[in-house]
Amino acid sequence: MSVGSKRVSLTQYLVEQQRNHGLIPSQLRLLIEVVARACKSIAISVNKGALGEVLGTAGSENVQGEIQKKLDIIANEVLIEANEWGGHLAAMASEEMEGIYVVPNRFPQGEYLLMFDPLDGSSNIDVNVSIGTIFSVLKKPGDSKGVSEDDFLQPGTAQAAAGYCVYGPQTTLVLTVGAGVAMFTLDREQGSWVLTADEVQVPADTKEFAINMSNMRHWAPPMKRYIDECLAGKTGVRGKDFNMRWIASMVADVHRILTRGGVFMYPWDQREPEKAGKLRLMYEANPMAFLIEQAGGAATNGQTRIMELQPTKLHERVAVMLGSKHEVERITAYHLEAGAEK
Ligand code: P6P
Repeated sequence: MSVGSKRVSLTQYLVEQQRNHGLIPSQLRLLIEVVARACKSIAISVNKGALGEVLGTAGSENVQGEIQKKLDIIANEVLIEANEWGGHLAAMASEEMEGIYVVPNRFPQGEYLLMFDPLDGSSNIDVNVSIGTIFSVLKKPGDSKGVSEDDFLQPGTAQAAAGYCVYGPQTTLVLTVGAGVAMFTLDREQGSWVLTADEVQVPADTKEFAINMSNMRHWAPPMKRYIDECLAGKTGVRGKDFNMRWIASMVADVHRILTRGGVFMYPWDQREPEKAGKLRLMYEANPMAFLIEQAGGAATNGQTRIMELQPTKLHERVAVMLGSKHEVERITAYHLEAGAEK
């Protein structure tokens, strides 16, 4: 929803959300503002490209066994250094780090846990295609003094906040604290985040799907059934033609879906049957599912609402179907039907 001509800053938005909904205690407001400031720093590095010695690989692998780009490491360090001193966090977890990062004793411990994929879609960095930072916020359970990896293993429904920053033609921060979805565009001249969309809604129907079609032969039958019906278009049971988009950057694909609708799928793949899917539950699927649901969409793993899954490992993976509600419901129904037939 457009917000008219009056400029509302991120800080003003957060203060008003606290006043109207009581959803943003001071530590959470500081956390969001610090993450937003870190995303500005990351955007500056991303936008330098070849001029900034930030392209190419870092010559190392992350815990996922993926080659790390220099910007993956830069973004990870920016988020850690920005957040560790503020007294709002007990610990952090990142796609780029095997274990959790406990806030050092020299800093005050806070009540929140922050998880992030510091630079999602980094295979697109060197070819100048949109990438992004994804983050998810939980409260540290109980009043135990210490903090452990187990404290992070909470379902997505427990998230206090979630969002992403997409580094594209515009730099846009997208955020929810559980009272709808707002978008803030970076005003580069003033270095400030300006509210540019509020109460974002995903249309329940769409003619646009996002999936990596090259994996089609490895999908389970219900996934093939759904995509075959989309490809059949007007001549098939759907009675309408579909369009396909695949940016290979979840942040960019999800941003398009939040902006104009669509359905994004990264399904189970028979090549790695023990892995539920490619994407990570804690810092990719859960935050995106929170945003999509808050915008009236749906997000499942083909059978279950993603945000109701109980995590067992920090870096566990999950199949993802998210976006326009009626499409996600259809995909999920096909998977449940197939499961019932077994
Ligand atoms: P593929 C990026 O590496 C990512 O984690 C998501 O951002 C993106 O949607 C997906 O993987 C792309 O995967 O197999 O198409 O390269």
